Amino acid sequence: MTFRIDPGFVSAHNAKHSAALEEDFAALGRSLARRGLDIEALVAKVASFGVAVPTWGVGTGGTRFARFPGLGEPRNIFDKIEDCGTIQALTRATPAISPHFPWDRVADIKALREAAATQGLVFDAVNSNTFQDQVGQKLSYKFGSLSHTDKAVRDQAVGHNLECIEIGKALGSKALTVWIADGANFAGQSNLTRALDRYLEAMADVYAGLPEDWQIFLEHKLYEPAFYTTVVSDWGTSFAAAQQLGPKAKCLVDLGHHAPNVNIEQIVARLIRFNKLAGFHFNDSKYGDDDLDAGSVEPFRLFLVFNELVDAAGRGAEKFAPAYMIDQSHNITDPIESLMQSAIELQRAYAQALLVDRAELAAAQEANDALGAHLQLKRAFTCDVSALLAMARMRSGGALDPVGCYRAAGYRKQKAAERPVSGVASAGIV
Ligand code: RM4
Ligand code: MN
Ligand code: MN
Repeated sequence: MTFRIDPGFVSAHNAKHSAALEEDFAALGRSLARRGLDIEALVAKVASFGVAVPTWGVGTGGTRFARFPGLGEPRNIFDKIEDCGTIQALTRATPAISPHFPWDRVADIKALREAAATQGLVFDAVNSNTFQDQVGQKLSYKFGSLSHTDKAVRDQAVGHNLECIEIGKALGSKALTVWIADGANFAGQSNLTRALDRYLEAMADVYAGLPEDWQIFLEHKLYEPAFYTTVVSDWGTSFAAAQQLGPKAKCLVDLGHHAPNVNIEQIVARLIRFNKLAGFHFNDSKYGDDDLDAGSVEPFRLFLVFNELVDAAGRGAEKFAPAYMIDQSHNITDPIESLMQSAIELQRAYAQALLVDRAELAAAQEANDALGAHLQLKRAFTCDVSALLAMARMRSGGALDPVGCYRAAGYRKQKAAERPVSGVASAGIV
C-alpha cells in the first residue's frame, strides 16, 4: 500500500481553520448580497468547475539548460496518476487528467484506466507527441512531422496520432490534442505555403480516423523549437485549418503561445463567436511560452479570459463547452503544490468573472461609458473570493487550505521513501 492522505487528516486540518472561514464566508455573503448576488449559487458554480491536470506536469520540469529533480518524483505513469489523485483529493477541482503519448505508454492500457478510477479520476484529451524521436523510431522528426517534406515521415506521424486515438478510446477520452513543433529556423528553409499544405493533408488523414463523438484540438504556437517560423503559428492559421478540416476540429488556446502583448481574451471571444474554441492549456507567462503557474504573473488577464467564458455561457453561446486543461512546467516548486494553487487560481478567476454585473456592464457599454464599464470589471476582479473558494472545496470534501494541508501531511516525504531517487539529471522537457 502506498501512502495516501487520509480523509480524516484533511477534516482534522480543516477543523483548525473552519471557524475563521465561517466568519469570512458570512461577511463575504453579506457583501455579495448587497450586490444582489447569492453566495450559495456561486459556491455551487465554483464547485462544478473542473480543470484537467497534465500527467507531464507532476514531474519536475526543466529548461534546455538543466533540470533539478525533487525528492519522491513520480517514476512512471502510475506514480503520476497517484499524484494527480492527491491534487484532486485536496482541491476537488481537478477530476480529470490529460495524458501524453508515448510518454505515458504502458503495455496494458486498461490498467491506466483502472489506476485513474481508483483515484477518482477520468481521462481528458489525449496529447500526441511528434516533437521528439523515441528509441527505436524508424524515421526522425528532426525536420518536422505532419508537415515533413518526406511523405514517409508524415505517414509515421499520422500513424502515431491514429494510435493515440485508439489509446484514448480505451481510456474513455473524447479528444485528441495535436501540437507540432514543425517549422523552420532559417528564412528560405521551408516553403511557407507547401509546408502548410502538407500539414493540412496529413491532418485530414488524422481527422478521418476520429470516432463520431470525438474532437480534434489544434494547438498553435508562435515559436520554439522553430524560431524563424512555425507551421501552425497563430490562431488565424489554426482557425483556417480547423475550418477546412471540419466540425470536429477546433482551436486550443495555450496561454503562452502568442506574441507578447497579444489580446488573448479577444482571440477567445473570436473563437467562441465562430464556434471553434476547443479549450485551453492554462499557464502564465512574462515573455513567451514560459509555462509558469496560472495566475502567477497576470491574474487580471486570466480574469479577462474567464470574463469572456462567463459571458458566452450566460448568453447560451452555441455548442459552448470548452475543455479546461493546465499545461505548465514546474521547474523550482513542488509540482503538486503548483498544480493545486493553479487550479485554485483558475477557480478564482472564474468566480470573479461570475461577479460581473452583466446588465450594468452592457448598459455602460451601450452608453459609451468607458470608465464605468471598466469599473464594473474592476469591481469584480478586486473582490476577494478566497472564502467562497475555500468553502466550495471544503463542502466537496477537499482541503480548506490545500497547500498547507499537503505540507502538514508530509506527502512528499512519504513519497521520497517510497520512490527512491533514480539519479538521472537531464535537461529539457520530461
Ligand atoms: C508545447 C505545447 C504542448 C505540450 C508540449 C510539452 O509547448 O504547449 O501542448 O504538449 O509543449
Ligand atoms: Mn500546450
Ligand atoms: Mn507550450
